[in-house]
Amino acid sequence: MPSGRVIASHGRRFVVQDGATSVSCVIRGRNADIACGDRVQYCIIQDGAGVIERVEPRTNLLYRSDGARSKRIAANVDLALLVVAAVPSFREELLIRCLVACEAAGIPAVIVVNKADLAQTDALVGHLQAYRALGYDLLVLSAQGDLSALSARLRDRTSVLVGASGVGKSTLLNALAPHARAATAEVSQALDAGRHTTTSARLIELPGGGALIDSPGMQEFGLDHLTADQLTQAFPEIRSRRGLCRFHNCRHLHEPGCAVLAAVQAGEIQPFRLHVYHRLLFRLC
Ligand SMILES: Nc1nc2c(ncn2[C@@H]2O[C@H](COP(=O)(O)OP(=O)(O)OP(=O)(O)O)[C@@H](O)[C@H]2O)c(=O)[nH]1
Ligand SMILES: [Mg+2]
Ligand SMILES: [Zn+2]
Repeated sequence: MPSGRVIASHGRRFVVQDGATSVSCVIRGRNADIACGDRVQYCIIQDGAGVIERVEPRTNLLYRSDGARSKRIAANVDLALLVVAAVPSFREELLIRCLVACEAAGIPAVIVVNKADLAQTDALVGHLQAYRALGYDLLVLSAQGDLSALSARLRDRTSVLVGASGVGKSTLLNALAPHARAATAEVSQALDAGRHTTTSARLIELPGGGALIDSPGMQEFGLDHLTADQLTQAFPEIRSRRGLCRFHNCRHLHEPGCAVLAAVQAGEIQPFRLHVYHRLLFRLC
């Protein structure tokens, strides 16, 4: 049976790249557990159209879940580019959630601060130094400027662009792979938000080797699929203090002898990150 890689997903329709040919495929059944980046086997039915018969085992899957709904972002990725910008306004909780999803899926993440040409970016970069201290890689750049540091990281791997609408994911894709010709749109100043220009995931081969997946901007990033243990593992500053609290089942709320709260007091843990950890733990959102 022929096989290939899913390079686009539109609901229940997929484009599968098989060598030099791309095949428009559908799936059998209602719920397709298929994402951009998946390796699949397919068969040709009529007029060159295909049906996906089997998804090959994945190395990983990046996805979000809001209650019963789950959204696959990309599969088999080597690197996630979590794109942020000062315009539209930076939303830290979304970044934290993206980082948590990557940690849980075992996908290395780089925080890409785009729009370095804007004056507001300096303050954001200053704020994000705390993430460097946590061990995350931070790249500051402009889609219109020098992208060599980013290109070097993308070579010969499959990476995915993730982030809020309007941060410049598709603009970065176009700068790195001009043949992508992805649609982009100006941020709405009135709404302080992007316009959700990209509506489905797409994988593009990079001229220097490797592939880049562009994904639709997200407003929310549900993590209902993660257990309490996975959440704890996904916060490096909480993970590293495991076993240091007086109570083994400490939830780091107001328990005496809590090593995490002591670290917050000492300025070693960002209170906002602990706040988001609790929101996730108690499913408050
Ligand atoms: N000043 C500045 N503007 C940028 C930069 N990168 C992108 N933009 C602008 O930001 C706006 C949004 O860019 P898009 O690439 O459409 O954003 P996106 O993240 O793909 O948005 P969605 O597809 O809606 O998720 C456009 O007007 C771009 O021209 C940059 O480095 N500097
Ligand atoms: Mg886009
Ligand atoms: Zn504790």
